[in-house]
Amino acid sequence: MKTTLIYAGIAGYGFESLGKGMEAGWINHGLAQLAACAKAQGFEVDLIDLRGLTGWDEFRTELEQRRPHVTGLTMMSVDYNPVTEAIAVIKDVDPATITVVGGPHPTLVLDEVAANPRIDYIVTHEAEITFPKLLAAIEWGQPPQERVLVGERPDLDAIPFVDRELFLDEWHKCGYAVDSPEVPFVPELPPPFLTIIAGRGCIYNCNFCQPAERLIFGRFRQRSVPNVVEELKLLRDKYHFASFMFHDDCLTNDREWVAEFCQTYKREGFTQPFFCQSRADIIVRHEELVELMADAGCRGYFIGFESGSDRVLRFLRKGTTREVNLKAAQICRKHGISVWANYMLGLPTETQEEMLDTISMLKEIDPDYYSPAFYTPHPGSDLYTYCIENDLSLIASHDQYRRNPTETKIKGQDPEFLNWALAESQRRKPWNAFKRWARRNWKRYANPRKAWQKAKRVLVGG
Ligand code: B12
Ligand code: SF4
Repeated sequence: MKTTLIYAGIAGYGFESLGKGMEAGWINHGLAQLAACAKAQGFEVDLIDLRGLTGWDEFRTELEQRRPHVTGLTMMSVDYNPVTEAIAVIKDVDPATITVVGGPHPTLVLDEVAANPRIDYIVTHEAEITFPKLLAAIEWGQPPQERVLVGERPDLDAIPFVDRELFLDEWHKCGYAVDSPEVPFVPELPPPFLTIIAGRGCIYNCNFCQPAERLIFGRFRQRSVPNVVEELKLLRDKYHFASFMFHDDCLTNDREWVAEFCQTYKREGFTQPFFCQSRADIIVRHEELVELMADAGCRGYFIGFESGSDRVLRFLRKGTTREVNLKAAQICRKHGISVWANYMLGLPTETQEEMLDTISMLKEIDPDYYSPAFYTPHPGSDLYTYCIENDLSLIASHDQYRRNPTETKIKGQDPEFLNWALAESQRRKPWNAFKRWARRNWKRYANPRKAWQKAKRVLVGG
């Protein structure tokens, strides 16, 4: 029995987008994890990644050639339209092909997904145990009677490591020339670069995110440090990775875990730099942790600063303040950790003055990377419910469930002001821009080895 997993993450960059940045150059851990679990039980599993295809015609041809018995599709809210289209093509090619859907959207908005009669099974929550069980039942000719299966939560140390080759082999076939398993995105993280996940869930309660995360993953839990380091060792042997990043929602939730990880990482001889997500309040409360992480190789934090207004931060249940945000950025700078600043504009209840507060905060933070979003109400979060109850949402298609600051998502906002705020929030103060320019050039020309090499090139030619 053959199972084909399908990654339909084309809502952003479309077909033929492989390698174009993080959205189109990273593996999907959910599917790679399910493939590893199904293969461990002896099932044959392959992948079609729509990002590597030219269009729906090629998808149809692939299905006609592969003829899977079962297909498995993952779905964030933003993937709803391409997944629905993919399922229509699957059933058109062969109505007997079994379609299974899982991921955040089916878990959070089950009714909407269940309304599609072309979907044979929906697995909610986590599926490492339930998906292979479903495959086994289908193979034995005893498919479950119920259509919706609630996934059992796995012990994260007991499941196999993600099957990266599922994606990498398929990408090779699509002609993607890979000099790095996954696409690097910042100079601090050189290729070969890859992504890893150490745990699931989050202990915090931000209203634009929760309770969705808790619904999908339950309580926060992490793989043991030896388990993560064992995977890193295998990845070092196989891909000789030069850098990596943790996808975890907030890697620094558990300080003891982080301290143990940093010690073990160094002891095992790793020197590769990495990035992870953290929070401003954790950074400020535990500078010693930042120091420890920097010493182990952490070169960047993704930080959800979100807003420069204390009232908005309270409204978001963020658990931070403007002052804490500013202090966190200072601490990062002190320890040589780059700051990737996530923030939102155009939030419900937010005034233009409060957006100006966010702009002035960013000018003080002077982040290494700006990651602005126009607030987008995501199903499953309390702020989404607030937007629906107050008739604020402008989302007319699932394709708009992207936070990218391209269009206003909330009623009552002035798009012209939002676009101005977006541009202004990313404009550095002249003094900050000068300091950055000077640092860059110092690094480029003041290094004696580099200067000597450049001089040699000029003198000798070539
Ligand atoms: C890494 C990540 C990314 C990466 C990589 C995405 C990728 N290539 O997969 C990047 C940065 C590119 C990204 C982008 C976006 N992301 Co994102 N991302 C995550 C993050 C942090 C981890 C995802 C992950 O790997 N989890 C671990 C795996 C094991 O879990 P999983 O994928 O959910 O899979 C399990 C189950 O869901 C289930 N399952 C999943 N698929 C299937 C399929 C079948 C057949 C079955 C049976 C079961 C099943 O079984 C799996 C194993 O237990 C999650 C938050 C989180 N902690 O999960 C957000 C998250 C998934 N992202 C989210 C969002 C909103 C986005 C963006 C829309 C943001 C934006 N730019 O606007 C984009 C959309 C990208 C696109 N498709 O176009 C939301 C989704 C919310 C929703 N309602 O859909 C999440 C939940 C974050 C949040 N709390 O808001 N993201
Ligand atoms: S936004 Fe980040 S810190 Fe807040 S609850 Fe979600 S994952 Fe946790």
